[in-house]
Amino acid sequence: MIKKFLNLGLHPLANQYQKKCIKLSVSKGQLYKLNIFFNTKSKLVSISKRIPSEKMFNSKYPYRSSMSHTMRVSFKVLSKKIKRKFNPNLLLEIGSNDGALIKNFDKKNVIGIEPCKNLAKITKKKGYLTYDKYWNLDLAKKIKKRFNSVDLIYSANTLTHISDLNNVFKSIKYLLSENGTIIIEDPSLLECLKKNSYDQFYNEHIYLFSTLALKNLLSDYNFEIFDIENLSTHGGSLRYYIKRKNYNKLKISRRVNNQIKKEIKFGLHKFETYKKFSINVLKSKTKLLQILNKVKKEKKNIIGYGATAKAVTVLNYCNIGKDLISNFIDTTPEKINNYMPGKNIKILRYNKNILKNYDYVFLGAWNFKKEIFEKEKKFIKKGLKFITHIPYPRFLN
Ligand code: JHZ
Repeated sequence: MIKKFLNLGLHPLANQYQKKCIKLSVSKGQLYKLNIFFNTKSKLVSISKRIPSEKMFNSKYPYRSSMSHTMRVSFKVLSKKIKRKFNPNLLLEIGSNDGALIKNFDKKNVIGIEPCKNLAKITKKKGYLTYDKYWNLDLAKKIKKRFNSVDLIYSANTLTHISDLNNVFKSIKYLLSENGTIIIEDPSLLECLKKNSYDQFYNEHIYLFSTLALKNLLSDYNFEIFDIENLSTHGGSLRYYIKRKNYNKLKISRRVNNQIKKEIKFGLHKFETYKKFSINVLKSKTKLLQILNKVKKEKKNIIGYGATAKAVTVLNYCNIGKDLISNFIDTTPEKINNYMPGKNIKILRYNKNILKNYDYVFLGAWNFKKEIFEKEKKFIKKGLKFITHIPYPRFLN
């Protein structure tokens, strides 16, 4: 049975930064209901409204994985590990974005799949074989004809964005070699609930995986998880190492069961846990508005740091506009000089001195807190204050 536990209200598409400050409407198909559901049988958490992929992931997609130092390092470290542990002849990445991972490999050993043509162009230009297509069985068949099989399939922050998971795993099963490995990396549902990071929910995140749910799903395709890594990226992610069930040379690590135990202890298998989460989300909204209003009453200036998809959820759920946060800053060229979707807040180009004009910073990119604090330490010394809503709204310094 599928049960609703959270209603976040009306939302625009998270990554469609607006050129002009216009009021979006439901009737024009610019705002969508964001309701979150729990499947009591499969344990899968998903949003209700499915937006066609072409509307979200097209030639104007603005998110670039390489924009943060933290992510560049994370992909570099992983690529070294992949070479050492698996040494694949051919690695295929589903959702290769701007090449943050594949650029660490020899061109002859990697294939990128990236349907956002503006991003695929970046890796193609550098000489990496990139299919600017959606991952599906047709594409898997095309690649099989050319390469026969692939021995490692990697995907970070992508599978949760694809509605038809059956097609995803059928296609992986079709192309992966018999002793091949799948590595999937996505924000962890457990961390999301623990940190009360409801902003992990937006139209692109059709699913947020728990190990419990992913294990059930994989079983239908005769795959199983043989190892798990907890990562600090994106506010707490899990990296799953997966193999075919009948390939017995790889041992199943204790970490897999430990993670499942942790999830059960927290109650990820029970609907009541999600209901409790929804109460905390409402409390978080009230408290954040209190803090922002208090600061504004003191006639202080607040800027948002990192025009993230997550911040779009916070602004639209809490109804935060320009009166509370005057601007956002970001380094992504595609976001600069646009407005935060659904809100009249302009995104300014980041420069080293911009923060001197502000008293408070709302951390839109709270997942990069460490990197940002290090970068802005001179302003923090001079008294610049940071506000976050994770795990609960408060001043950070
Ligand atoms: P970041 C995106 O979510 C969308 P977002 C997507 N759907 C997904 O799943 C996750 O990523 C993985 C900027 N920034 O990574 C860069 C600075 O300006 O938290 C980015 O615009 N200066 C694919 O958008 C944003 O912040 C900095 O110093 O929630 C970070 O976005 C740093 C560190 C970042 O993902």
